[in-house]
Amino acid sequence: MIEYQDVATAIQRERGEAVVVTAMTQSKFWKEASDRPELDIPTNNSMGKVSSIALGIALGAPDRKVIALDGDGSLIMNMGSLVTVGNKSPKNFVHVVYDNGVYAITGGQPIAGAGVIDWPAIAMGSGYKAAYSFEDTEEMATEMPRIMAEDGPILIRIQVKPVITTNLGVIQTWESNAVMPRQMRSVKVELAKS
Ligand SMILES: Cc1ncc(C[n+]2csc(CCOP(=O)(O)OP(=O)(O)O)c2C)c(N)n1
Repeated sequence: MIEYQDVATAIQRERGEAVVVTAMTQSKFWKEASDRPELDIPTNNSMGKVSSIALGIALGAPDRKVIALDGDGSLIMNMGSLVTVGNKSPKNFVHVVYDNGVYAITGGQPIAGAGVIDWPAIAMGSGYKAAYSFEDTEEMATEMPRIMAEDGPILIRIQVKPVITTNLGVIQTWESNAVMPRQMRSVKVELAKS
């Protein structure tokens, strides 16, 4: 199993100017690793919508790479988005699925299909161009540069070690509700510069 920090480090190295849209536990670890916070959109208060938001940005800004850091529980809530991504087939779309087998930030309840769901198979069956799976940190770190340079849409499933806590700094409050729209405006400003 791979640690969240190691995934964030491997992706951060390759992110360049990419817009990064995050869900749940990933939002915390990505925030700690990101060197371009103005291009980051955490979506914790709209569970399941990472892939749809990232797809919209990828279609609207086809020359900009967009990386979706999705949760397995979140993606189960929006499985149809995989087919929409496959159908629109944006070259600039990278979909990373953090497979921890649980709803971590609500206390660690197992997701439906934990240990059974085959994310790369579902992605390929939905029309993605390529899909990968990593359970080993070194292999992931070695392969990431090559994979991130490929044309999308691609899916990367990463088996991560669950961090089960309801105190990850991603709880939902009126204040936290303001973060996603604020970051969307920030990304819009950044994209307008290019
Ligand atoms: C529509 C909706 N239903 C339920 C929730 C409560 N909820 C918040 S986070 C979460 C679990 C998310 O699981 P996953 O995407 O696997 O991410 P992880 O917590 O494992 O990082 C749930 C059920 C919610 N925020 N929105």
